[in-house]
Amino acid sequence: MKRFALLVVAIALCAVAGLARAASGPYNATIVVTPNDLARCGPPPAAPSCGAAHSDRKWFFYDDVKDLIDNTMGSFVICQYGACPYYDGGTVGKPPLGVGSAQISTVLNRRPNLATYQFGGIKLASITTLRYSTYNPLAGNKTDPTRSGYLHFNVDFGPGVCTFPLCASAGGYQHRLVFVPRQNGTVIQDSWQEWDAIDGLVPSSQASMWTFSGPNWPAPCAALGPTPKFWFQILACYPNSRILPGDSFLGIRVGEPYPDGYTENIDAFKFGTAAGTITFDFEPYGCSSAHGDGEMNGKHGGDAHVHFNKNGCAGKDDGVDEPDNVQHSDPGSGTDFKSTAITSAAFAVDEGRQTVTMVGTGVNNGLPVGFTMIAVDNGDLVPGVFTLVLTDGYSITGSLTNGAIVIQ
Ligand SMILES: [Ca+2]
Repeated sequence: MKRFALLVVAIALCAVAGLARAASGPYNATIVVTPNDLARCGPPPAAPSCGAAHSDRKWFFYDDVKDLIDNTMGSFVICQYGACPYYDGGTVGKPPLGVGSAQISTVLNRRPNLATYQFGGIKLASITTLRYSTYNPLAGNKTDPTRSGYLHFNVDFGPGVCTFPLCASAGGYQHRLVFVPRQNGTVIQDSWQEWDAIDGLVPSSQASMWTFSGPNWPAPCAALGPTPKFWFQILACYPNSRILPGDSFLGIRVGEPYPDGYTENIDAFKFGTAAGTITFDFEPYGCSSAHGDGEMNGKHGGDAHVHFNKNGCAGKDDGVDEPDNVQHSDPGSGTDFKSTAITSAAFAVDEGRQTVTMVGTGVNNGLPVGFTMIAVDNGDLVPGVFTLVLTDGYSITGSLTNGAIVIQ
């Protein structure tokens, strides 16, 4: 009797909890992914079994030739193709989210992916949103402008569907389902475009086209693997299909098919179920902060003093308590500059170097000037580099002779 009463209470509590969840609606979120957020698996390359890659909502770059995690295969940038840090296409070059994106170049016949394991076990029928955006630069895609980064994932067709010899072991690797953009629309050059891997070109149709990376689609809808099937056909043919648990690779691979010298940018990956949609915004930096203080050689001899600060996002404790500012004095050149307003600050990461560019206005010896400051944090072993250009004609660039530039 007592046990029964507890059961009733438990059921009632569950019902209340369920109502509360229903009332709160789906959980939607945007997650910014920066280089610092990639799965840390030690020196690259690393085994796919790396625990960090299977934790949380981690992303990583993946080498599909060697089947290894290798975060050196891609980068996070604020440019598409050409000279960074500027957009090469003006307003059309702006990524769909934030200021940056992930970039992959296919060289040496590599098969690089931007990939994740976080969706393993989710039934295909539960997926309501599956989208991503690409930027295809004509200048970086000289041999075939119909190529684009394509989405693929390890599939589990469900119990008893994919059998030996197509599938080596029940529940194990069963090849991949593949969404190729040029089978689902026209790849546009020099522009961002979003691919809908569920609906294709027709909203609410579930009529995207997918192929199978194995030799043959399994029964009951057997066909050669390269034969495209609509998403709704896949759901009907294999109702228990899901993203393979465990080895749950899902990635966007650049290089289709595989000629060298192809560069593409990726941003705004969206994955949704009835529980909500998560949007991933790939960015070269997150809540970065920058601080510099020290000396450098003056433009006309002697020491010049350098000081600047750029605070991170609100709430981020970077140990520095002062407003954003830039100061520089170079007595040998008669320069004594102090900023009065910061109009922009941008961070970039490249090959282990971190750069902050601050732009604004200030006074030099009491006279108003505009300024651009670029500071580079080269890590612990190489001195930071400070560059300042004032609109009154003064400019200086050089390494710090003491002190430090720290961007984090
Ligand atoms: Ca972005």
